This record gives sequence, C-alpha cells and structure tokens, in this order.
Amino acid sequence: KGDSGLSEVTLLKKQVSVLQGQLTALQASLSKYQKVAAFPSGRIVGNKAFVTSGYEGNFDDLKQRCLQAGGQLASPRNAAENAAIQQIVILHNKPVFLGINDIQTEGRFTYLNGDAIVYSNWQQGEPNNDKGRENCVEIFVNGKWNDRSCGEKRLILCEF
Ligand code: 291
Ligand code: CA
Repeated sequence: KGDSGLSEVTLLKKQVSVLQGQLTALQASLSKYQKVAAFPSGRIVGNKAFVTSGYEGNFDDLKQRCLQAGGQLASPRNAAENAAIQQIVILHNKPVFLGINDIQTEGRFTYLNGDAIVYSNWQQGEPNNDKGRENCVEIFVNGKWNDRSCGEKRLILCEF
C-alpha cells in the first residue's frame, strides 16, 4: 500500500511535468498565431481577434461570410475594442459595418444574437434612421458610429 501510494505520486508528478511542457508549447504557438492574425492589419484585444480579408459587400453578405469563417461581424463591446476596429478602418481608409443593427425593432440596437448593445459610440446626431431606411451601423475613421442602409457596401471586418 505504501509503495503503490508513492508510485502514484511519482506518476502524477510525471504527468504534471508533461502537461507543463505541453502548456509552454501551446503558449508559444498561440503567441505566434496572434502575430499572424495581427499582420498586416488585424488587431487582438483580450480574447478577440479582428480580421479583414479586404472583401466589400452589403450587410447580409458580410454577416454570412464572417459566420462561414467561424466568426461574426465585428461587435465592439467596449472602448478598447472600438479603438482596435478604428485602427483597422484607418489603415484601409474605409468604414466597416458592425455586427449591430435595429432591423428587428426600430431604435433598439442589438448584437447579432438579439441582445441589446452594452456600449455605443454614436457620432453626434446619430442614429437618425435617415429616410427611415437605416438599420445597420457603420464606423468611421474617427471611430464614431452612424446608422446606415444595410444595402450599402462596406469593408468586411470579422471577429474571432
Ligand atoms: C448623412 C446623415 C447620416 C446618414 C447619411 C446617409 C447618406 O450623412 O444624415 O445620418 O446616415 O447621410 O443617409 O446616404 C446616402 N445615400 O447619401 C452624410 C455622410 C455620411
Ligand atoms: Ca444615419
């Protein structure tokens, strides 16, 4: 009994040592792929990666393409995420559509899962639902938001 107890400890020590090595390798691998995702114009904020392919299309098209890739349209939930998206907009000098809209209920902006937004950065005077036709949201090079017709074509920006 005493012997088997000791060998169990020895076995566990060995297993922990193996896991430590695997964790170190995984951390190095993650660090490398974060750099890949950030080059040349992606951004990492916390657990989120914002990536564009350069494609331009309307809201439904872009939404589908991000989903197909295993992500979703960029949906900033705080100022740090908004700033990262803004940097990408600046790099390309093209506004992008966010994963935010009020298609379901006019004036109630939600994420793609239907939850009400927890953060916003509207340009002064927005959202104005101009001509009653603006249910999607674009973000400008100044980082501010404007509601805009979902049929407009914008640069794709997905988050993973
Ligand atoms: C004005 C503002 C915006 C509005 C935009 C679009 C332009 O900004 O009223 O709130 O979203 O017009 O209506 O759409 C077209 N087709 O011209 C102008 C610059 C963004
Ligand atoms: Ca508007």
